[in-house]
Amino acid sequence: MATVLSMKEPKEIKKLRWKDLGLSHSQLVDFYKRMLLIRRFEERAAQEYGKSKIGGFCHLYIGQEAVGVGAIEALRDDDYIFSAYRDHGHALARGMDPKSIMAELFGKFTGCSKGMGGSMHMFDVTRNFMGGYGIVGGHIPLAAGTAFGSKYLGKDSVTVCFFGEAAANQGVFHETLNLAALWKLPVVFICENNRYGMGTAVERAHAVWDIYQKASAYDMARGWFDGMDVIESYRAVKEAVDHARKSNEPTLLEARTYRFRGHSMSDPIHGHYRTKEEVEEQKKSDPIPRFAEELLHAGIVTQAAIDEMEAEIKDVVNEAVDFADRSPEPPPEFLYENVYV
Ligand SMILES: Cc1ncc(C[n+]2csc(CCOP(=O)(O)OP(=O)(O)O)c2C)c(N)n1
Repeated sequence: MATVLSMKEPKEIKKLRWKDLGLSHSQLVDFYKRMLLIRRFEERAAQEYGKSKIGGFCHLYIGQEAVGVGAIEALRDDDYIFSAYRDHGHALARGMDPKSIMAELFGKFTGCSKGMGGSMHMFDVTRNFMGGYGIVGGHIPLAAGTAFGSKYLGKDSVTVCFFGEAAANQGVFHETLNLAALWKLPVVFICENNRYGMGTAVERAHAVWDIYQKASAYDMARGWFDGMDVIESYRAVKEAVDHARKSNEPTLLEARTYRFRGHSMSDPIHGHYRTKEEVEEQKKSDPIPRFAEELLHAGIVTQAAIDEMEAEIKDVVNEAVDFADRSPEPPPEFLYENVYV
C-alpha cells in the first residue's frame, strides 16, 4: 500500500518546526523576502496592466505565494519545475531575474521568452524552469516526461508540477497519475487548491473535495498542507521530494490556499461566485504578514529589517519596470523564428 504522508497539525509543530527542519535564520528571512518580492512585483504588474503596458491574459498569484516559495525552496538546482498560467510567482521563487519576467509581461524582446509568450509563458531552461502553460492540465504529462527522463538516465533529479484544482478534473491528470504510479516516476504533483476554477467553486465541480484523495485510485502517496504557511509548504514538499529522490515514487500534494484577486486581470475580485466578506475573512490568513509576525515574535528579524527589505524590493521592482519599458519590441523578422513549418 502507498504511504499517506504524515500531515501534522501546524499548531503542534510550530514552535520547534524551524529547528526540526534544519532551516537557518537566513533561509527564513529569504522565504519572507521571496514572498514579498512576488507580492510587490505582481501589484506593480497589475498597475502596469491598467496602463495597457501589459496585454493579453495576466493571472496573479497574490495570496498563494507561500506555496510556490516553500515548495521551490525544497528543491535542488537540477530538479525540474512545471507551472500553469499563474506562473510569475513560481518563476520569481526559482530565482529568475525580475527584469526578464517584467519584460516578458510587456511583450519585449528582452523577456525570458523574447516577448513572444507573455504572462503565461515564463521559461528558463538554465534553471530547469520548464514553463508556464495556458491549457488547463496540459502540462501535467510533460512533468511525467522529465521525471521519466531522469529515471531513464539514472539521474536523481525530481520534477514538481504545479496546477490548480480544476486541472484535477481533466482526463490527462488521471492518465498521468496512473502512469507515474505504474512506472514509479520521481515526480511530485502539487495541486494548488484555491477553491475556485474561474468562478466555479470546488463543491460544484468535484465529487471528491479532498483533492489529494484522488491519488488513492492509483495507490500513490498523498497528503495536504496549509498553503498559507510557507514553512508548512516547505515541510510537506521536502518530504515528498525526498521520497521521490530516494524511492522513485510519485506523490500528490494538495496545498490549501486562496487567491485574493480575480481569476485574471480582466475579472473582478469577488464576481458573483464569492462574497467580499469571504475574501476579507481569508485575508486574515495572508501568508506574508502572518510570517512577518512569526519572525518578529521569534526575534529573527526586527521591524527595521522588514522595512529595509520592503525598500529594497521596491527598488528591484522599479528597476524591472524601467528595464521593460526601455527594452525593444521583438523585431518583425523574429516572427519567423522558432516556427516548425
Ligand atoms: C483545457 C482548458 N479548458 C478551459 C480553459 C479555460 N480556463 C482557463 S483557467 C480555467 C480555470 C482553471 O482553474 P484551476 O485549474 O483551479 O487554476 P486556478 O485558476 O484556480 O489557479 C479555465 C477553465 C483552458 N485554459 N484550458
